[in-house]
Amino acid sequence: MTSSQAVLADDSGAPRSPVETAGTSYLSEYRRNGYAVVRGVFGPDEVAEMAAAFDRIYQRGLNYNRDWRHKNTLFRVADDPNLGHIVRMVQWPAYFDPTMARFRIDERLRNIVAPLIGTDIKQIINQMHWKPPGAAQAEFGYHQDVRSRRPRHAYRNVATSYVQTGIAIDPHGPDNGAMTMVAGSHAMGELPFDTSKTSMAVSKDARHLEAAGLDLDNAVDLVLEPGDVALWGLFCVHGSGPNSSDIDRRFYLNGYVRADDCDRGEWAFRDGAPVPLGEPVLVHYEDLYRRPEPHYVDTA
Ligand SMILES: O=C(O)CCC(=O)C(=O)O
Repeated sequence: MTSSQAVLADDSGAPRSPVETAGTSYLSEYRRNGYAVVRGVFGPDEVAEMAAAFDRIYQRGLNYNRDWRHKNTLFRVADDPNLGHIVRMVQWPAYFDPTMARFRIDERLRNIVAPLIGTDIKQIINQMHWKPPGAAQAEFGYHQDVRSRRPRHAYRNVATSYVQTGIAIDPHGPDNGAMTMVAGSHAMGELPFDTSKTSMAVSKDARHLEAAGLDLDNAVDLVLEPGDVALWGLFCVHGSGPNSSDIDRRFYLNGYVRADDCDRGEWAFRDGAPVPLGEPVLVHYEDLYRRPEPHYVDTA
Protein backbone atom coordinates (compact mmCIF):
# COMPACT_ATOMS: atom_id res chain seq x y z
CA MET A 1 0.00 0.00 0.00
CA THR A 2 1.31 3.46 -0.82
CA SER A 3 0.76 6.58 1.20
CA SER A 4 -1.34 8.03 -1.65
CA GLN A 5 -4.07 5.44 -1.28
CA ALA A 6 -7.15 6.53 0.61
CA VAL A 7 -7.94 4.28 3.54
CA LEU A 8 -10.32 5.87 5.99
CA ALA A 9 -11.51 2.88 8.01
CA ASP A 10 -10.19 -0.52 9.00
CA ASP A 11 -12.32 -3.64 9.54
CA SER A 12 -13.53 -2.40 12.90
CA GLY A 13 -14.69 0.86 11.35
CA ALA A 14 -12.03 2.87 13.17
CA PRO A 15 -10.32 5.38 10.93
CA ARG A 16 -6.76 4.45 10.00
CA SER A 17 -4.05 6.22 8.12
CA PRO A 18 -2.40 4.40 5.23
CA VAL A 19 0.89 5.60 6.64
CA GLU A 20 0.19 3.92 9.95
CA THR A 21 -1.14 0.87 8.16
CA ALA A 22 2.26 0.72 6.48
CA GLY A 23 3.85 0.54 9.90
CA THR A 24 4.65 4.09 10.98
CA SER A 25 3.15 4.81 14.37
CA TYR A 26 2.87 8.59 14.04
CA LEU A 27 -0.45 8.53 15.87
CA SER A 28 1.01 7.18 19.08
CA GLU A 29 3.94 9.59 18.70
CA TYR A 30 1.44 12.46 18.28
CA ARG A 31 -0.57 11.42 21.32
CA ARG A 32 2.54 10.96 23.45
CA ASN A 33 4.52 14.07 22.45
CA GLY A 34 1.88 16.44 21.07
CA TYR A 35 3.52 16.40 17.64
CA ALA A 36 4.71 13.88 15.07
CA VAL A 37 6.32 13.57 11.65
CA VAL A 38 5.14 11.51 8.69
CA ARG A 39 7.98 10.87 6.27
CA GLY A 40 7.90 10.97 2.48
CA VAL A 41 4.27 11.98 2.03
CA PHE A 42 4.89 14.03 -1.13
CA GLY A 43 7.27 13.05 -3.91
CA PRO A 44 10.01 15.16 -5.55
CA ASP A 45 7.84 16.28 -8.50
CA GLU A 46 5.10 17.43 -6.18
CA VAL A 47 7.55 19.26 -3.92
CA ALA A 48 9.04 20.93 -7.01
CA GLU A 49 5.57 22.07 -8.03
CA MET A 50 4.93 23.54 -4.59
CA ALA A 51 8.41 25.13 -4.56
CA ALA A 52 7.66 26.83 -7.89
CA ALA A 53 4.41 28.16 -6.41
CA PHE A 54 6.35 29.48 -3.41
CA ASP A 55 8.75 31.26 -5.75
CA ARG A 56 6.07 32.91 -7.91
CA ILE A 57 4.02 33.96 -4.88
CA TYR A 58 7.16 35.37 -3.24
CA GLN A 59 7.81 37.47 -6.36
CA ARG A 60 4.25 38.75 -6.25
CA GLY A 61 4.65 39.60 -2.56
CA LEU A 62 7.72 41.72 -3.23
CA ASN A 63 5.46 44.15 -5.09
CA TYR A 64 3.67 45.06 -1.87
CA ASN A 65 5.56 47.63 0.15
CA ARG A 66 3.42 46.97 3.23
CA ASP A 67 1.25 44.12 4.44
CA TRP A 68 -1.53 43.65 1.93
CA ARG A 69 -4.94 42.00 2.21
CA HIS A 70 -7.68 40.87 -0.14
CA LYS A 71 -10.53 39.12 1.73
CA ASN A 72 -8.90 36.26 3.69
CA THR A 73 -5.64 36.43 1.74
CA LEU A 74 -2.90 38.34 3.56
CA PHE A 75 0.69 38.99 2.44
CA ARG A 76 3.03 39.75 5.38
CA VAL A 77 6.15 41.55 4.17
CA ALA A 78 9.05 43.10 6.07
CA ASP A 79 11.96 45.45 5.60
CA ASP A 80 14.69 43.25 6.95
CA PRO A 81 17.83 45.04 8.25
CA ASN A 82 20.06 42.45 6.56
CA LEU A 83 18.18 41.63 3.37
CA GLY A 84 15.90 44.56 2.59
CA HIS A 85 12.36 43.88 1.44
CA ILE A 86 11.28 40.27 2.09
CA VAL A 87 8.06 38.26 2.24
CA ARG A 88 7.62 36.40 5.53
CA MET A 89 4.30 34.70 5.07
CA VAL A 90 1.14 34.53 3.01
CA GLN A 91 -2.17 33.49 4.48
CA TRP A 92 -4.73 31.75 2.27
CA PRO A 93 -2.79 31.52 -1.02
CA ALA A 94 -5.19 28.73 -2.00
CA TYR A 95 -7.82 31.29 -3.06
CA PHE A 96 -5.68 32.47 -5.95
CA ASP A 97 -3.06 29.78 -6.65
CA PRO A 98 -4.19 26.45 -8.18
CA THR A 99 -1.19 24.51 -6.83
CA MET A 100 -1.70 25.64 -3.26
CA ALA A 101 -5.44 25.02 -3.71
CA ARG A 102 -4.87 21.44 -4.81
CA PHE A 103 -2.51 20.41 -2.04
CA ARG A 104 -4.68 21.87 0.76
CA ILE A 105 -7.26 19.17 0.00
CA ASP A 106 -4.86 16.39 -0.92
CA GLU A 107 -6.12 13.01 0.24
CA ARG A 108 -2.81 12.22 1.95
CA LEU A 109 -3.23 15.18 4.30
CA ARG A 110 -6.79 14.01 4.93
CA ASN A 111 -5.55 10.50 5.68
CA ILE A 112 -3.03 11.84 8.18
CA VAL A 113 -5.55 13.96 10.13
CA ALA A 114 -8.72 11.85 9.76
CA PRO A 115 -7.75 9.33 12.48
CA LEU A 116 -7.55 12.28 14.87
CA ILE A 117 -10.49 14.48 13.84
CA GLY A 118 -12.73 12.39 11.56
CA THR A 119 -13.69 12.94 7.95
CA ASP A 120 -15.87 16.09 8.17
CA ILE A 121 -13.10 18.63 8.25
CA LYS A 122 -12.88 22.41 8.06
CA GLN A 123 -9.72 24.41 7.56
CA ILE A 124 -8.59 27.37 9.65
CA ILE A 125 -4.99 27.83 8.50
CA ASN A 126 -3.63 27.89 4.94
CA GLN A 127 -0.27 29.53 5.11
CA MET A 128 3.14 29.75 3.42
CA HIS A 129 6.25 30.59 5.44
CA TRP A 130 9.62 31.66 4.12
CA LYS A 131 12.84 32.10 6.11
CA PRO A 132 15.32 33.62 3.67
CA PRO A 133 18.95 32.85 4.61
CA GLY A 134 20.52 35.61 6.65
CA ALA A 135 17.27 37.40 7.53
CA ALA A 136 17.62 39.39 10.75
CA GLN A 137 14.12 38.56 11.95
CA ALA A 138 12.56 35.38 10.59
CA GLU A 139 11.93 33.66 13.89
CA PHE A 140 8.82 32.57 15.73
CA GLY A 141 8.92 32.93 19.50
CA TYR A 142 7.75 29.99 21.58
CA HIS A 143 3.97 29.85 21.68
CA GLN A 144 0.91 27.63 21.59
CA ASP A 145 -1.32 27.98 18.54
CA VAL A 146 -4.39 28.05 20.77
CA ARG A 147 -3.64 31.75 21.34
CA SER A 148 -4.69 32.46 17.75
CA ARG A 149 -7.95 30.57 17.72
CA ARG A 150 -10.26 33.54 18.14
CA PRO A 151 -12.99 34.17 18.97
CA ARG A 152 -12.53 31.31 21.41
CA HIS A 153 -16.26 30.58 21.62
CA ALA A 154 -16.18 29.57 17.94
CA TYR A 155 -13.83 26.66 18.80
CA ARG A 156 -14.81 23.70 20.95
CA ASN A 157 -12.80 20.81 22.40
CA VAL A 158 -9.64 22.61 21.36
CA ALA A 159 -7.26 20.01 22.80
CA THR A 160 -8.48 17.30 20.46
CA SER A 161 -10.44 18.88 17.60
CA TYR A 162 -7.61 20.63 15.77
CA VAL A 163 -4.48 19.44 13.92
CA GLN A 164 -1.94 21.74 12.33
CA THR A 165 0.18 20.31 9.51
CA GLY A 166 3.33 21.59 7.79
CA ILE A 167 4.80 20.30 4.54
CA ALA A 168 8.58 20.76 4.25
CA ILE A 169 9.47 22.25 0.88
CA ASP A 170 13.19 22.58 1.64
CA PRO A 171 15.40 20.40 3.84
CA HIS A 172 14.42 21.64 7.29
CA GLY A 173 16.79 21.47 10.25
CA PRO A 174 18.47 23.47 13.01
CA ASP A 175 20.77 25.33 10.56
CA ASN A 176 17.93 26.91 8.61
CA GLY A 177 15.59 27.65 11.49
CA ALA A 178 13.78 24.39 12.12
CA MET A 179 10.68 24.27 14.19
CA THR A 180 11.48 23.34 17.78
CA MET A 181 8.76 21.33 19.52
CA VAL A 182 8.48 20.91 23.28
CA ALA A 183 7.61 17.26 23.74
CA GLY A 184 4.83 16.64 26.24
CA SER A 185 3.86 20.32 26.53
CA HIS A 186 0.47 19.59 24.95
CA ALA A 187 -0.59 17.92 28.21
CA MET A 188 0.00 21.08 30.27
CA GLY A 189 -3.00 23.11 29.05
CA GLU A 190 -2.78 26.77 28.17
CA LEU A 191 0.51 28.18 29.46
CA PRO A 192 1.33 31.77 30.51
CA PHE A 193 3.21 33.00 27.42
CA ASP A 194 3.30 36.72 26.78
CA THR A 195 0.75 37.36 24.01
CA SER A 196 1.24 41.12 23.77
CA LYS A 197 3.24 40.65 20.54
CA THR A 198 2.65 38.20 17.68
CA SER A 199 4.94 35.17 17.72
CA MET A 200 6.51 36.46 14.45
CA ALA A 201 7.69 39.57 16.28
CA VAL A 202 9.54 37.61 18.99
CA SER A 203 12.73 35.53 18.82
CA LYS A 204 12.86 31.92 19.92
CA ASP A 205 14.22 32.29 23.44
CA ALA A 206 14.74 29.43 25.88
CA ARG A 207 14.03 31.79 28.79
CA HIS A 208 10.41 31.93 27.65
CA LEU A 209 10.19 28.16 28.11
CA GLU A 210 11.66 28.33 31.59
CA ALA A 211 9.29 31.16 32.52
CA ALA A 212 6.36 28.99 31.44
CA GLY A 213 7.60 26.11 33.62
CA LEU A 214 8.84 23.95 30.74
CA ASP A 215 11.91 21.75 30.73
CA LEU A 216 14.46 22.76 28.09
CA ASP A 217 15.51 19.13 27.77
CA ASN A 218 12.19 18.43 26.09
CA ALA A 219 12.78 20.94 23.26
CA VAL A 220 13.36 18.99 20.05
CA ASP A 221 14.36 20.46 16.66
CA LEU A 222 12.48 18.95 13.75
CA VAL A 223 14.60 17.49 10.98
CA LEU A 224 12.54 17.12 7.83
CA GLU A 225 13.22 16.22 4.23
CA PRO A 226 11.25 17.89 1.45
CA GLY A 227 7.85 16.19 1.25
CA ASP A 228 7.75 15.19 4.93
CA VAL A 229 4.73 16.37 6.94
CA ALA A 230 4.89 17.52 10.56
CA LEU A 231 1.74 17.72 12.66
CA TRP A 232 1.05 19.27 16.02
CA GLY A 233 -1.89 20.28 18.19
CA LEU A 234 -3.07 23.61 19.56
CA PHE A 235 -1.38 23.16 22.96
CA CYS A 236 2.00 21.89 21.75
CA VAL A 237 4.57 24.60 22.54
CA HIS A 238 6.78 25.40 19.57
CA GLY A 239 8.91 28.10 17.99
CA SER A 240 11.62 28.43 15.37
CA GLY A 241 14.98 30.17 15.25
CA PRO A 242 17.04 32.08 12.69
CA ASN A 243 18.21 30.75 9.36
CA SER A 244 22.01 30.69 9.42
CA SER A 245 22.34 28.40 6.39
CA ASP A 246 22.51 29.35 2.73
CA ILE A 247 19.15 27.85 1.73
CA ASP A 248 15.59 29.02 2.38
CA ARG A 249 13.23 27.18 4.73
CA ARG A 250 9.89 27.14 2.97
CA PHE A 251 7.00 25.49 4.79
CA TYR A 252 3.36 25.00 3.71
CA LEU A 253 0.97 24.94 6.66
CA ASN A 254 -2.60 23.68 6.62
CA GLY A 255 -4.59 23.56 9.87
CA TYR A 256 -7.65 21.35 10.07
CA VAL A 257 -10.48 21.12 12.58
CA ARG A 258 -13.31 18.69 13.24
CA ALA A 259 -16.21 20.51 11.54
CA ASP A 260 -18.67 19.92 14.39
CA ASP A 261 -16.29 21.65 16.79
CA CYS A 262 -15.84 24.87 14.87
CA ASP A 263 -18.11 27.68 13.73
CA ARG A 264 -15.43 29.25 11.52
CA GLY A 265 -13.34 28.10 8.59
CA GLU A 266 -13.50 26.79 5.06
CA TRP A 267 -14.66 23.27 4.38
CA ALA A 268 -11.76 21.04 3.33
CA PHE A 269 -13.34 17.56 3.35
CA ARG A 270 -17.00 16.54 3.67
CA ASP A 271 -17.38 12.89 4.54
CA GLY A 272 -13.79 12.54 3.32
CA ALA A 273 -14.41 14.14 -0.08
CA PRO A 274 -12.31 17.21 -0.92
CA VAL A 275 -14.17 20.53 -1.01
CA PRO A 276 -12.67 23.22 -3.29
CA LEU A 277 -12.79 26.82 -2.13
CA GLY A 278 -15.62 29.12 -3.24
CA GLU A 279 -16.41 32.65 -2.14
CA PRO A 280 -14.45 33.24 1.11
CA VAL A 281 -16.21 32.67 4.44
CA LEU A 282 -15.35 33.93 7.90
CA VAL A 283 -12.09 32.49 9.25
CA HIS A 284 -9.96 35.03 11.17
CA TYR A 285 -10.48 38.28 9.27
CA GLU A 286 -13.36 39.88 11.15
CA ASP A 287 -13.95 42.59 8.51
CA LEU A 288 -14.37 40.13 5.64
CA TYR A 289 -17.85 41.37 4.76
CA ARG A 290 -17.30 45.02 5.69
CA ARG A 291 -13.98 45.54 3.91
CA PRO A 292 -13.40 42.76 1.36
CA GLU A 293 -11.58 44.90 -1.21
CA PRO A 294 -7.76 44.73 -1.70
CA HIS A 295 -6.00 47.12 0.66
CA TYR A 296 -2.80 47.76 2.57
CA VAL A 297 -2.95 46.98 6.28
CA ASP A 298 -0.91 47.79 9.36
CA THR A 299 -0.42 44.50 11.17
CA ALA A 300 1.44 44.13 14.44
O1 LIG B 1 7.23 28.23 10.38
C1 LIG B 1 7.60 28.17 11.54
O2 LIG B 1 8.74 27.97 11.87
C2 LIG B 1 6.71 28.37 12.71
C3 LIG B 1 5.32 28.08 12.47
C4 LIG B 1 4.53 28.40 13.69
O3 LIG B 1 5.03 28.55 14.75
C5 LIG B 1 3.12 28.50 13.59
O4 LIG B 1 2.61 28.51 12.47
O5 LIG B 1 2.46 28.58 14.62
